Amino acid sequence: MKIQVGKNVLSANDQQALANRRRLDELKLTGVNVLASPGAGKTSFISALLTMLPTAYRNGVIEGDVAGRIDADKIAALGFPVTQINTAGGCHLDAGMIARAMDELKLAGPGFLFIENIGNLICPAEFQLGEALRMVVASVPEGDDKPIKYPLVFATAQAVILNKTDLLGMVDFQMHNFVAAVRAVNPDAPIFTVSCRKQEGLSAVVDWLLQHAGPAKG
Ligand SMILES: Nc1nc2c(ncn2[C@@H]2O[C@H](COP(=O)(O)OP(=O)(O)OP(=O)(O)O)[C@@H](O)[C@H]2O)c(=O)[nH]1
Ligand SMILES: [Mg+2]
Ligand SMILES: [Zn+2]
Repeated sequence: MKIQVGKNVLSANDQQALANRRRLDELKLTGVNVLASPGAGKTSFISALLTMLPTAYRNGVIEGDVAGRIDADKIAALGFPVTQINTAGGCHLDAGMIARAMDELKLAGPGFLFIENIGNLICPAEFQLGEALRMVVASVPEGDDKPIKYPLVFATAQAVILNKTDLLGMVDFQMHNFVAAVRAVNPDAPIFTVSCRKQEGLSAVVDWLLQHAGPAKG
């Protein structure tokens, strides 16, 4: 019986995610769901992309956090439209939260809608939000074994970002181990190595995003 309830909850989320996706397509917005553990660099990464994408794009951000609006304030300070979702303890975003946040944000494209998910490598991967693209941000100090321990988030991402490469050599992180661990669960997704701190490696991500802009192109 419990399994049945869980199944229904997930399918309701998937239905809402499909409605979100249609709405994003109509608005010529490409939804990008950014997943990572706490502190991996989601906000730094999204901030860097916003400042590097062509100015013709009308981009916005939905910030997910358990509490506070620190990240939303950082995005707003850059001059981009942003809405903060506080989950009050909830450990992932769901499609209903995104629908409500889109009502508030009133964003219209063409452009990208970046969604910073809750810092958590586990259940956010199970919830479609209506995104066209899913990116996972790993970071050097977390260690090279995260794709082995949290396979679903790496398996379901269209792009894998390794952030904080400025810290390579300072912690026990072997690049070949990380790449092998990603490839074991995701043979195809590009792996971008970046340092948001040093602003390195990010133009390749921007190029990839522009190639995959989908409705934002129209
Ligand atoms: N050394 C280094 N530090 C970085 C880099 N990118 C981000 N940081 C730092 O890492 C910390 C966390 O960065 P955030 O961008 O806030 O990470 P987040 O994933 O959004 O964090 P939460 O929203 O709290 O889960 C901050 O102190 C950043 O300055 C990087 O490339 N190198
Ligand atoms: Mg953040
Ligand atoms: Zn959760």
